[in-house]
Amino acid sequence: MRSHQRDFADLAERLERRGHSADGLVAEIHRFEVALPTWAFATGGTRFGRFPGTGEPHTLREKMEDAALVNRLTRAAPRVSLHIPWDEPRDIGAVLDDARRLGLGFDAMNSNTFQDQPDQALSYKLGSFSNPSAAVRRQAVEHHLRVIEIGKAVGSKAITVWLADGSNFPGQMSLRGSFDRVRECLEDVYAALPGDWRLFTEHKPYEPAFYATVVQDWGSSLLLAQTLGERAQCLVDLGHHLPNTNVELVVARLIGAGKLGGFHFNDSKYGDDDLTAGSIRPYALFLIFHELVLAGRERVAGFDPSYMIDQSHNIKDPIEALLQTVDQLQQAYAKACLVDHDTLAAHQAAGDVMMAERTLKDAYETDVRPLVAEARRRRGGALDPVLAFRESGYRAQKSRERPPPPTGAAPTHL
Ligand code: LRH
Ligand code: MN
Repeated sequence: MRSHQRDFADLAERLERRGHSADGLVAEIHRFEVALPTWAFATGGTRFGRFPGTGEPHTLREKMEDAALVNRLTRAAPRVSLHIPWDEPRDIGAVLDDARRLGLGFDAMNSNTFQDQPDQALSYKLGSFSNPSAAVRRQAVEHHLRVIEIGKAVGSKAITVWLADGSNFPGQMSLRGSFDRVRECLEDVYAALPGDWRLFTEHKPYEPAFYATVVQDWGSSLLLAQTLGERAQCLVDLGHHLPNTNVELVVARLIGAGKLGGFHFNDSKYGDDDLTAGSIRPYALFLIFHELVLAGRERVAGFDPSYMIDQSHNIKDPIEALLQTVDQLQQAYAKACLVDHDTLAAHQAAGDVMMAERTLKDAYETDVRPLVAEARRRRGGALDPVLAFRESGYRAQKSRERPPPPTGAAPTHL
């Protein structure tokens, strides 16, 4: 503890000299909150294999218990994002009781028309909203209306629509017809949205479709959001971009269009790898937060993004990975708050490329760990959440309490 206080005092003094109030920054960090994906609390896998750990959650209640622990240690994750039917509640009342008991709320709901469910009449093999069959499209719309009903019951205010729809071979699907069918179905879903809800369209370049994905990029997503209406916005999953895409530029474009609805934070090296945020390209993550902090400072119209995580933890302990992720996001946000915006704008106006870049790097290269640790401490959280989790023995305790899944049982997620 003493070393933390010394580190924080040292940093506060250095920040003071740069015109920043450490207490002001702590208050700023407290404004950053991120929602946790229920589907990331059990070990993820690939088509090649899955290596589950012990003490993993199998029920929505157990996933919420783990989420509550992440929130207790970080004080920055007070909501979960449900995925239907993986989190289909048997008893809404019990879910609401658990949420009250655990101090959790509910962020955007997630639909699922990328898998066929055992009791489903028609298959989504050839798509959902883009399916040539009107009956399949109707079934998919009905599913979204059901997701909205569950969301209303738990107090969510948004639905994220990611569609796996696409084709694997040229000629398989009408490239314009499929998009028109998706827009028509989304119009039906948008029409059913409660007045204070938002609909987020989530783009993705490929997988599971390997030739053409209907909502393939931010342009397609923006076209849909602009057509649907004011409460339709675009969700940016960081991993849903082809290699070397400038994602912070995509974010700036969507902010400029008043259509940035939210994020699925994660990181990736190649494809939609769903790795822990900040693990591969921390500078890119900082540059995204720089665009977000700028937009907040400039009070850009319609700027109120939902921050959510979407990851698959194949080898790290899922709770440790989420604790690390929240810390990485808090750090990226804190660094972005350190940017000397007036000086940056002056260098940009003067065309001083070197000094403009250095102004950004000064913020990025500041070690803000004592600042985010202090922000957590002041709210009763942990200085180092991963170490606190390890010392808590929580995983061992859950390994005793939670029976291992029946062998061969597919996990209720990817
Ligand atoms: C698709 C996606 C989508 C979720 C799923 C779990 O790749 O990012 O947001 O529904 O992962
Ligand atoms: Mn996603």
